[in-house]
Amino acid sequence: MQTTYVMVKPDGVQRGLVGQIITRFESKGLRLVGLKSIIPSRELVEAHYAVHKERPFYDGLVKFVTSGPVVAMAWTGLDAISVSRNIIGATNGREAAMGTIRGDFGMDVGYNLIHGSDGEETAAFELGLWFPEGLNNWVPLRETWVYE
Ligand code: IDP
Ligand code: MG
Repeated sequence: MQTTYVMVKPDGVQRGLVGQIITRFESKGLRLVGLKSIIPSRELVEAHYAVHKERPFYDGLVKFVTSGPVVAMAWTGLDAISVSRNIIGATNGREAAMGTIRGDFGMDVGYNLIHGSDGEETAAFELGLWFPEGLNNWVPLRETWVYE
């Protein structure tokens, strides 16, 4: 089992897509182990996107993600990291496959609605950053019917 960090960015919150986005992870069979709505500090978002510090879009990205509430989530499941990246879709919504969140709802590489960890190390780092209080340890009864 893996746990991944997923975040609805301010454009997804402002556009009222939080419910539809959560539904995709929930109905896929992933287990929700953390959820909160926060307006993140500049320090938090800078740390989160530190790998992109030298990129030309970094300052705009930090400004965008700190501009309003985000919905921070942690989802657990078998291969949860790659499964979530597949639910999310390619970075640019215009190129992302239909059926993915970005493919269905997004038109831009900057305003691309949602973040998902890209590997096990990144997931551990991001979960510690956004959920220092820890996550909920539980197993939904329905998981009996999610995995054979
Ligand atoms: P990912 O979110 O699909 O993993 P990354 O390449 O890791 O994409 O980039 C992180 C985030 O930085 C993207 O989700 C997007 O919000 C932003 N970003 C990436 N490339 C660009 C760009 O060319 N212009 C503006 N924003 C970008
Ligand atoms: Mg990335």
